[in-house]
Amino acid sequence: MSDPITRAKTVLAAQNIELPSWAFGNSGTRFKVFTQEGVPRDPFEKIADAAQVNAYTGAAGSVALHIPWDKVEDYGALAAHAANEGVRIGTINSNTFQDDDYMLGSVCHPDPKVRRKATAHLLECVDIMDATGSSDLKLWFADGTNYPGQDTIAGRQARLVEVLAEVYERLGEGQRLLLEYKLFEPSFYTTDVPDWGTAYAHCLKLGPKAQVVIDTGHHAPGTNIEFIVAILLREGKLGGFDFNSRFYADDDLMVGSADPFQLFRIMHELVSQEVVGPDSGIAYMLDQCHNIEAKIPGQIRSVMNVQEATAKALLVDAEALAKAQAAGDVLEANAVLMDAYNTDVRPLLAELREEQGLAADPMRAYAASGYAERITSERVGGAQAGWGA
Ligand code: LRH
Ligand code: MN
Repeated sequence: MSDPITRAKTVLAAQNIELPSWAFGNSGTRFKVFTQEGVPRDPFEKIADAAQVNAYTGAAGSVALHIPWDKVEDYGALAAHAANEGVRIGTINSNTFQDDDYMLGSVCHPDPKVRRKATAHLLECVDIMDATGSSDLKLWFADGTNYPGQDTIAGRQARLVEVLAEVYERLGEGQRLLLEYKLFEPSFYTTDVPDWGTAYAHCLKLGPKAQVVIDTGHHAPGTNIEFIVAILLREGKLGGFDFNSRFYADDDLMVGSADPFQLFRIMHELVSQEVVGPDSGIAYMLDQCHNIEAKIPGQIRSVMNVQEATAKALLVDAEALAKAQAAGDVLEANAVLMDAYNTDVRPLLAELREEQGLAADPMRAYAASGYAERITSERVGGAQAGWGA
């Protein structure tokens, strides 16, 4: 049995954190979307920036796309470009929340014509998966209502069941759909997929190719997310994560920046069930917006935060913990976990990076690369990418 440090390094070396293409474009809030120099103008430049994060962390080998924000003529060419940059195209995200027709919803809209339009978009996303070689379709619906009586809650669920069944039917070999829930926003009375239970119920009804995505910013304050992780894992319905962090609502801040202890507790649940690796069937993704900070360094820092939380979780003395838990030794059990959490794992990760032929400090190495200056001088003209909200 190898020592805990070696075991930790083996798991960390194989860890993959998928990056969101939209994190490299301009983003903001309803108050303001701030622009930044050097921001990509198209999905090719977004992928080039994502490849920088992988080049310095060695742990971000795939990029999630969002349609139509990443719409291109030739998705095969985009996939080839990604491969050329040393990364691959990962999850395909649908978008049925930015069209005027979707004011009262998309797949849950009272008008069957609007539901047809939304379904056609979801089916188009599966066509794109065929072209990019992606296995995951991620569905998040902004659908909901703002006032009691606006629409029938049961009726909207029935419409959702119908559309999800049609999309599920379309999935090809090795493909699956990941259903993402969110408590509120942009809807403020009901959200049609508001919590893990609703997402789980729909995925159960659909079948084995449907699983739940946990976006860490999509819960009521005080929600114990690692509990949801444990339950969905138990049921074989945990499909992935949209990692980010928040102080209040869906703030989409850098994962681990607002609540590093929560991230550690989540990773502890996953490590203790040995489902951190790329063959775990769990898609580990970031879903963030760098509204005021530099985007590529923001993504590098975020990947490092996940690596640090994972490394701490991998250093939990599982034997001592199990012994204390079995003995009902509450303080000892808590102390074992806190010892790991309070361990400075930065030297371990720096050592691992050097063993991987990477710089010990990815932030410093990227800053010294001149890439930021190069894209600022090169990317002049054209329309900067953004949410287009
Ligand atoms: C919704 C969400 C979803 C994405 C969007 C970018 O809040 O988390 O995952 O489609 O952000
Ligand atoms: Mn999300």
